[in-house]
Amino acid sequence: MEKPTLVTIKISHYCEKARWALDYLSMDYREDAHLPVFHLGAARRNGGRSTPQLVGPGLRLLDSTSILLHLDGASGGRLFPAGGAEREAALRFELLMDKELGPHARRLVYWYLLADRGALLRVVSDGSRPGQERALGLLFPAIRWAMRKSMRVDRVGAERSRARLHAFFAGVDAMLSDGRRFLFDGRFTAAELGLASLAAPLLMPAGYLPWVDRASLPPGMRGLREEFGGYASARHALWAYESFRGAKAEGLDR
Ligand SMILES: N[C@@H](CCC(=O)N[C@@H](CS)C(=O)NCC(=O)O)C(=O)O
Repeated sequence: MEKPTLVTIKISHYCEKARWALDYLSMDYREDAHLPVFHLGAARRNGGRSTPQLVGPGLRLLDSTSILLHLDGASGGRLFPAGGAEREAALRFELLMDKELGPHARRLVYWYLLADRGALLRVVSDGSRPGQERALGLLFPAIRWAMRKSMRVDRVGAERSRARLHAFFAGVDAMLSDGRRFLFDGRFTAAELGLASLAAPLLMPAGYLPWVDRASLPPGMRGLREEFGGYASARHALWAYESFRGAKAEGLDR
């Protein structure tokens, strides 16, 4: 049976969410990783534009939460609560993260990274796509223009994203304020997985983008961990990343 392919932008936090879910469930897959913008050829061939995409025989999933829902079904409910109000709340929370945390964290981080050519090239270059790395270096001004335009990365946008992120983390703090250990169902679910993945560019947990020397990041980007790290929900995200990024579902109690 042919392995499914996970098409990614290697550094994307949405792609990390899908990759982590596949790893957590010990699913067999291959990754077709790209640098930003260079993903478009592969993504369009599958009929989409953004990554992650999970494709294979009889499979064409073009969004991270669709991928998680598919994997939840395939694993007998390892990622989401089984049913009822808890499942509905967990699904709503996943969509909220996709809409708020994901895009606003990305825009704020790119605000700092796109202003520093060297730092951007170091972050996107893990050595797996030397041709794309060279091309990005050569075409940097045009690619930066396209990325700023498509994600509306400018000072006003960055400050709006910063405010939205503070509101988001404060909202999740309120959910955790009753002392619960996990967001839903008393166990690790897609909620922790999504929160920790989508917050990773802000908080930079140790295992995320391991080839990146943290000290070489732009100071503004380094400051984000401190700016958001005081939220209980940000600490929860860091804890989830550190405790569960290498975990396998079959090794855990339900
Ligand atoms: N809702 C989508 C969002 C994914 C997304 O925005 N992916 C970004 C990478 S972080 C992307 O591929 N952007 C490139 C583009 O849209 O051309 C999901 O959950 O998969």
